[in-house]
Amino acid sequence: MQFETILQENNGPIATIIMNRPDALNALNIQVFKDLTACLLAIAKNREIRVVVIKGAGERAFVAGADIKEMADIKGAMSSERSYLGMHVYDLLRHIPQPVIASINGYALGGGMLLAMACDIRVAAEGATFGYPEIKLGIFPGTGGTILLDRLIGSANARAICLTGELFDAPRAYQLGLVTHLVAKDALVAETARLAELMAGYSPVALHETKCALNASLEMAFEAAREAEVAAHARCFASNDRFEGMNAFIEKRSPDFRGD
Ligand code: CO8
Repeated sequence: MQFETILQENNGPIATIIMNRPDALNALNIQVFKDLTACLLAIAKNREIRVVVIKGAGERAFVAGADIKEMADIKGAMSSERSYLGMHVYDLLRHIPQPVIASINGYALGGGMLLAMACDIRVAAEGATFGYPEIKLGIFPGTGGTILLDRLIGSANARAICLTGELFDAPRAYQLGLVTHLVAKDALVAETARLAELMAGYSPVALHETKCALNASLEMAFEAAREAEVAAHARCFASNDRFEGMNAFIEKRSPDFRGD
């Protein structure tokens, strides 16, 4: 599939989505959200793809936020329409069956930090820069941005990040638990590939159901989330892959997971 604002490269079971507006530091405009929606919906249905990576084109940015030049002209109900478009993308990232890795180099700001947070795993290069600078523009990180940050790193630091708009570096993001892996700049590609290949070898059913359980925890109250987790676990147990995984252990061989 061809897109206007993003590129998709498939390498065996790993699909890499490249945010491709380097002249605007890969800022998110409406077309980007439309392209990401189409791309993620297609990936969700493609059983050949087992892991997704998202990264920014160029050396300077993952994504420097929503496109401020486009936003400047947005009025009235259009702002909510745009919010729903963005939220749909963030929801898709969490809910597609495949694990998604954000591979972060340079700026991950505003809606770009949120894009990374909607991914399952965040690998950052030292030198990456994070933050929610929206407050300086007279807005705040809508589209779930306050909520997700609050739930991922806790209320105290989320409030400081949203209300001060101050940017912070990758080691601080790692310390906050916002990024899960921190590597030297020249190790980002290799570490991203290592994690992608590792998960591409696991059962797609188990990966999907693990995401379902974690999503339930994020989105539901305790009792309901636990019920959702029991159901997800039962679906794993009903898969051929779990027989394969357990038999492979007993037979001292590598499992061959088929995704059914
Ligand atoms: N939108 C549009 N263009 C941008 C953006 C952006 N967010 N960021 C950078 N650019 C453009 C610049 O305008 C510039 O273009 P040009 O050469 O045509 O003037 C080019 O990218 C390079 O940027 P700079 O010259 O500014 O580079 P610097 O190294 O001087 O500065 C910074 C880099 C610090 C990243 C700076 O560009 C900056 O502050 N950018 C804006 C960051 C920001 O405020 N992000 C938050 C935006 S609001 C948001 O994300 C709301 C999210 C809500 C969810 C959206 C869902 C619908």
